[in-house]
Amino acid sequence: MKRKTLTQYLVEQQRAEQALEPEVRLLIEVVSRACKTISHAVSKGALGGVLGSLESENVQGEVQKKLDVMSNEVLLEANEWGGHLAAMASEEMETIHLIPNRYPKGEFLLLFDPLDGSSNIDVNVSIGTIFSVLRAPSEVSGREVTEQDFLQKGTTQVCAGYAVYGPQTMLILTIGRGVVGFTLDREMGSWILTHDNMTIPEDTKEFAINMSNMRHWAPPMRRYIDECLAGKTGPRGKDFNMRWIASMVADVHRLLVRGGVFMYPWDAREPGKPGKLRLMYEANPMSMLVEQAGGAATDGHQRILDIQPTALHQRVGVVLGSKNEVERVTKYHHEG
Ligand code: P6P
Repeated sequence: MKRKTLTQYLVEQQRAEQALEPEVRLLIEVVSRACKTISHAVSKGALGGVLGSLESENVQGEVQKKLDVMSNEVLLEANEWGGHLAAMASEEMETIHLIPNRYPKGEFLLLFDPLDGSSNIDVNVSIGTIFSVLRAPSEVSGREVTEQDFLQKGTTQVCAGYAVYGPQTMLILTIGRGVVGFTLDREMGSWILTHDNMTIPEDTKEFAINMSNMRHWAPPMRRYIDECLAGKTGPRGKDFNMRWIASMVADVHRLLVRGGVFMYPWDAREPGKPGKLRLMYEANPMSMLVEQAGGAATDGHQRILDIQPTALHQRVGVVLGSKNEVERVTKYHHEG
């Protein structure tokens, strides 16, 4: 049977009982096209003159890779003319990006990490683009959008997804009706539906964490990992495997495909910060995907999607994936 394309999937969702709004469909199609452009540039690598770093730093104080800046530009240019957005926000930009006056303004807000895991670019390891869509407050039609308009809980996301640039380029998407995955057919330039119902097993034997930070973790995280490392003869009664790609998109994709638990917890290296990852355009979209796939996502203490944001680039601890493991880690944190 002929496989569905992204367009066919979106048209069918528009016809469904809870019709997908046309502007959201347009938004997803525009973002997916931008991700194709980014995938093409990433795949060229050294041949495209896009490897290496720039002299600049982003708002996070991280050295920017050429592809970070290029990906950011691609997403801005692709989305600003369509009339579906009121504004955009990016990991690579300190302030929000307003829609130029020459274009119509829409009712949605797009947030993205244009190229997550960019430390892996020069060593040819999978990286990705993460995006989150919010509805702008209705009054923005009569005033300029502000950063405050973006500060909405993750539960208000209209849709979320990521593109992973790996051996295959894939687009993983949720519009609140489960999680679907599309594989890029490079010859046709089409996103083909290859994973029509991605679900995360409630149990797993695989955890993902940067073990080099172990001495800096809070005791509950240390307790959880020590128990995993104790294996079959320990309190968990089973052996665990470990993976760490240092590319959130790739690590989350693995657990969406075969289960697992991903953790980037608070650690004592920067005690004033709750974690390394960003709430608005990393943790929230990934948490929506994980919950829609039957998993769970907390900051170690509370559901990530329930966190009321206070700043656009705020960071958060992240524990997400197989439900029973996330609940165990969170339970240990509550026990202190
Ligand atoms: P570390 C990439 O820079 C990133 O933001 C996530 O994609 C990834 O999970 C994490 O940081 C890796 O951090 O400290 O292991 O390099």
